[in-house]
Amino acid sequence: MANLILLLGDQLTHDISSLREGNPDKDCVLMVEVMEEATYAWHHKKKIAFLFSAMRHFAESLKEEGWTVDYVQLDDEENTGSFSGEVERTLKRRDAEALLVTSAGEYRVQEMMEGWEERFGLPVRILEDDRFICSREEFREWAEDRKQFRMEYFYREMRKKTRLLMENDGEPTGGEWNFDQQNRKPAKQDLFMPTPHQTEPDKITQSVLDMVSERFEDHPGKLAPFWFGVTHEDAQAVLDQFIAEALPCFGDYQDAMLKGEKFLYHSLLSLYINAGLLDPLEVCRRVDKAYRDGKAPLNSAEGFIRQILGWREYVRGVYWLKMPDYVDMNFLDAKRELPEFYWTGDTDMACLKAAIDQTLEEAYAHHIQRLMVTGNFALLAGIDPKAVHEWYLAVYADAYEWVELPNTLGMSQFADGGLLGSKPYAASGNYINKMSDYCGGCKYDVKQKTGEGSCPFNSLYWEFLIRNRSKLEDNPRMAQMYSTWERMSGDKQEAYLETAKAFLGQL
Ligand code: FAD
Ligand code: DLZ
Ligand code: SF4
Repeated sequence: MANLILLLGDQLTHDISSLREGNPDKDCVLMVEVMEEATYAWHHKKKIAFLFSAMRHFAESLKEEGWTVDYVQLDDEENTGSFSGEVERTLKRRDAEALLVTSAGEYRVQEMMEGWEERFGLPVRILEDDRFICSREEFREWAEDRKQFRMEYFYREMRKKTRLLMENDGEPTGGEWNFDQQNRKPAKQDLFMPTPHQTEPDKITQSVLDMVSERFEDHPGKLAPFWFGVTHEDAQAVLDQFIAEALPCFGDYQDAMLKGEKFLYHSLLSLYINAGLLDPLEVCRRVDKAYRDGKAPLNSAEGFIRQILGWREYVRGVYWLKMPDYVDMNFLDAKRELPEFYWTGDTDMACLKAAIDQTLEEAYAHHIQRLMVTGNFALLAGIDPKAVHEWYLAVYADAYEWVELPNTLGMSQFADGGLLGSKPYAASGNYINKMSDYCGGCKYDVKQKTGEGSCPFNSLYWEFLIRNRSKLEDNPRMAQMYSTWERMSGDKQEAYLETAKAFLGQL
């Protein structure tokens, strides 16, 4: 045998660099379910089940293509429980000349891989993960000499590079790069709401579900009902249905939230893209084509493509540029413990309850729930950003550190001091009330600013601004809020601060 090819759980792509470099006639692919990966975060049960089932299905498809695959299941008696242990054990039974791997998504695993050549005494070739549209090096060059990074400018470069939604004269389709002004409509309950494509568990998935329910009983979240797709075909079906049914309204209602409507017009594609079951560029091309075929409006197609071509690539670039120090950043010096209700949903704030309950049920919440409900609350309450990061990394089926950390620590908690976003995403109850119908069924009154029964977001918002005044008041995008505060009467200011203090005291 020539090479041993280690394939990680989020590398389930047939033409990934490590498989492209390999030779199915000679090389052996190694895939391992290991306790180290299943427990480095307190992963949601559905996330573990999704990944193990997708890995097992992918291994079967590789065998059908003619590859020799060594697949180690979690309950294999000899399983050592770690990537390094399993590579070592395989090298003892298989006579490999070199180890081939595609570089890891997470810094932690990449570092581990970089120690393998010395540890195992054989050549280790770590290949670029070219499933991303922008390489780590290309992002580094873009970021060089920029004090602040802004996604919008990076995104324009990516549009030019890929020619997505571009005209032959080099201008963006529709004459603008961004149609976000059209994408902030609140939704109403009487809208037609598509249901995302659901996959029936097959025998492989069922046996994974049995194992996860037994071995990960103490992990957060509900395992049933389990309807995630676990193969490339399943993921394609989710994409097809999204484009046909939800994409047309994706843009209009991108920021909306509705009671009982967990998915609205979102795609639920992130878990498949991040695990390698869908190619991000292909997904964008399909959406570009849907627009050109007259099947989706431009504000939807552009808004959707921007999330993948812009945000997804951008956060990955920031992650690799700034790790390993990024994870320890805490610009606002926030120290409060994460409230227990993040793990249980046991809160009488209706917006938080809705977002957390559905997170525990589905391992999914859409972007505005993550950013403006759970994220906004943690930001205002001054929760330690590392604890917030650990929560997000655990509870979402799409969570890997390279994408989760910049979104949480940077975008949502402003813990990087504005490297990723230009101002904190802090908002009072008014924003949540405008974009959702949660407040109607809440114990708190969103219109009441202070005192008992007032919406906690209202007083926390001002207390947050005052607590962090020295760090935020020079930010030009915050100036208006500080001047509003200055125009308030002393009594009003005191009432805000007292109400927030009382709330935080009992948190
Ligand atoms: P849609 O709304 O349908 O968007 C389409 C696609 O765009 C997504 O599938 C995703 O691939 C991409 N996308 C959208 N927004 C972002 C973004 N900000 N960063 C990267 N990609 C984006 N996304 C993850 O994939 N994994 C995470 O762990 C993750 N953690 C997050 C934590 C916080 C605090 C916040 C605010 C956002 C996080 N996001 C994360 C980004 C975003 O919320 C999810 O990608 C999105 O909600 C996934 O649902 P969807 O597939 O229905 O997305
Ligand atoms: C998330 C995850 C889990 C839960 N389990 C495994 C596993 O047992 N084996 C595996 O190869 N990958 C798993 N993963 C995904 C890895 O955590 C992911 O590949 C790395 O974090 C990427 O750097
Ligand atoms: Fe959330 Fe406040 Fe509205 Fe209640 S009143 S749902 S706490 S924003």
